[in-house]
Amino acid sequence: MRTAYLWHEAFGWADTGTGGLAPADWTQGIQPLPHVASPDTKRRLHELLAVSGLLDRCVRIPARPATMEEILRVHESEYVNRVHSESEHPKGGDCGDGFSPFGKGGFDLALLSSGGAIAVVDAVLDGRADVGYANINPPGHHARSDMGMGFCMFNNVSVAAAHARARGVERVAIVDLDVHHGNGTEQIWWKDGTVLALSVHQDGCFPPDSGHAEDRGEGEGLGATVNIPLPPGGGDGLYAATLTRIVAPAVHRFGPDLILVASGFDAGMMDPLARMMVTTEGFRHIAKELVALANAAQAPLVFIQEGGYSPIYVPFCGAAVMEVLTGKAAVQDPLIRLFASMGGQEVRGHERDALERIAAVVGLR
Ligand code: 9RB
Ligand code: ZN
Repeated sequence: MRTAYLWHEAFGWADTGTGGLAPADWTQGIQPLPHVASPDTKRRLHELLAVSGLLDRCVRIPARPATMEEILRVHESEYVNRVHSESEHPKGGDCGDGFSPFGKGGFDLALLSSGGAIAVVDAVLDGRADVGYANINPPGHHARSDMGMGFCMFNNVSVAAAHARARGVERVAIVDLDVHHGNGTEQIWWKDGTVLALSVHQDGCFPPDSGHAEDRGEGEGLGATVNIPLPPGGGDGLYAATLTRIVAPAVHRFGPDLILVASGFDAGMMDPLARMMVTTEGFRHIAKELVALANAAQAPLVFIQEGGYSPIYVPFCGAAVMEVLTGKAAVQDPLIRLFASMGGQEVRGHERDALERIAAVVGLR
């Protein structure tokens, strides 16, 4: 298996400033701290891949900015113009919800991020690689056509899906494994039956009141939205069962010509923004299942980076996935024995019940 990989040093320079979800205010006792969506986490993932030698087994793909035409396939020009002009300000601006700051030139960095996703998709569609990983930043899956939010400016995975469609790929499956609901991706493809917007997420984590299993799309798109809201606390066992019971059959039923994974590591055991318990073993298993699913569908497979906020754990989770994609064991997770001693990784009764309820709602009896 030839593996394409993309990172650009400027992704590590995204200026998200301080504060994040709790803007500093000494009068309220809130101390300044780097934003939880600091780019360091993804830079550390890249550097672990380099230092471990995993990158030596990859075809390095250079990033290039997405064009306006490519962005406007999924975003409205009013929104794009607003973030473009804010990006010229010395202190930058915000994508839309007040929690998603960008620094000067943040617009061009977001273009490079979307373009990075496209470049890796092109690499697999051109046959230069069999699978790909776009380690891009800023992330994208919360960005709606008309508004950014949740640290996302442009919906990278949707820009990549629209690009593939424009290249003649008929059906694209987006499998969003970030722990938060891929609400922007859902909105963009809501009435479109050619792109499957499937999201596995912690029930009710973010955005509020979003990602219900009953939300299935509309018109031509009815049935091409699949939401899998999991109860908090689920670990490797729940994710493995979710892949077998719902994700694999839903993707198989859709019959994709390309599979894009919105790859977040915030379902990980150490993440500060969610309460799932996936370990490197869980991510390794998920990656193997996705490779098997792509092989069965005879569809190329591209991972596109989304969230993940544990600077210590995200690099190990990403390395576990890259070990599967490159076929080489190179990194030991120093925390796996601690996590194994904690237990709680087997599927529990209430988790099994939740899966069966969701399977019924999405028509997989
Ligand atoms: C809201 C707040 C959040 C919470 C979580 C994320 C995670 C994004 C991610 C983003 C913004 C606060 C709705 C604080 O990782 N996506 O993949 N904002 N949370 N206050 N309020 C009203
Ligand atoms: Zn997330």
